[in-house]
Amino acid sequence: MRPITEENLVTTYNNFYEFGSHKRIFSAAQDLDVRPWTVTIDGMVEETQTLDIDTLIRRMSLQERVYRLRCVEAWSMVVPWTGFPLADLVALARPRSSATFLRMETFLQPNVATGQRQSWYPWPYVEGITLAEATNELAFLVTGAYGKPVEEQNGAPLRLALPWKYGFKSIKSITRFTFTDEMPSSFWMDVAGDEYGFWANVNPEVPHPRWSQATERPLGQDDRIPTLMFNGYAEEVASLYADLQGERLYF
Ligand SMILES: Nc1nc2c(c(=O)[nH]1)N[C@H]1C(S)=C(S)[C@@H](COP(=O)(O)O)O[C@H]1N2
Ligand SMILES: [Mo]
Repeated sequence: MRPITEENLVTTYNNFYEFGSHKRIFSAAQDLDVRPWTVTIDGMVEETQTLDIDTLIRRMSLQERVYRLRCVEAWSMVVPWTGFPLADLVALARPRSSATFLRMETFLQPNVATGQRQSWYPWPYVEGITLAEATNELAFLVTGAYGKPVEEQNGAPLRLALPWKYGFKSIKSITRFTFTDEMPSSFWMDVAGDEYGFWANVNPEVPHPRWSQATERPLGQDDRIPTLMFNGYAEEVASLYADLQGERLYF
């Protein structure tokens, strides 16, 4: 429904606090070595696995998906990602039937990522979702963008894309997937739990405590446009939340 964002905007306007708490981190992020890279799958699984990133990618069948991303700061973009469904990684992991949540973790390398020397932040960056969300067909693991390997600043070599949730849920440069039966806390819940919660589904009618979420500014455009319920993906995901009405689903 919306035009694809210009590639050079997507690769030069970023949130990646490991490299600084501002938008121009793209050159600093080039220092991240994305090969060799290993991904660990552990917790409530049949067997703990540590996989080389290229071995993992070769086992998956890659596809391209054009997704919207809506940052909680009220800017947005449309990106052609390459990758594979998160459900395929869950299948590879063989979680035990008792596992109900998936916790994901980013690298910890304060020698390279100078933002990680800011000791008031709870490094490493962590995010979590339910297994029902992780196996929804929209949940996607990104290895590429614009037909090329994804750039460091966008979360190389492996980042999540959850298009119906605020952008901070789409964790970058993942090193660990842990299956658990406890709702994980997250980086932003630990920094400011009154402003950022576990669910963080996009809802234009529920304002952030400090600003409205009704509209957004697409990167490269001056005019604001309306924000859509579940960022426009209600048909695919609303059923996940039908029985959870008591929860703070929208921040
Ligand atoms: N590890 C990590 N992942 C992260 C972040 C971060 O600071 N560190 N920022 C999040 C936020 S707030 C947004 S909006 C998106 C931005 O993705 P982009 O820079 O590719 O646009 O990444 C998310 N993933
Ligand atoms: Mo964000």
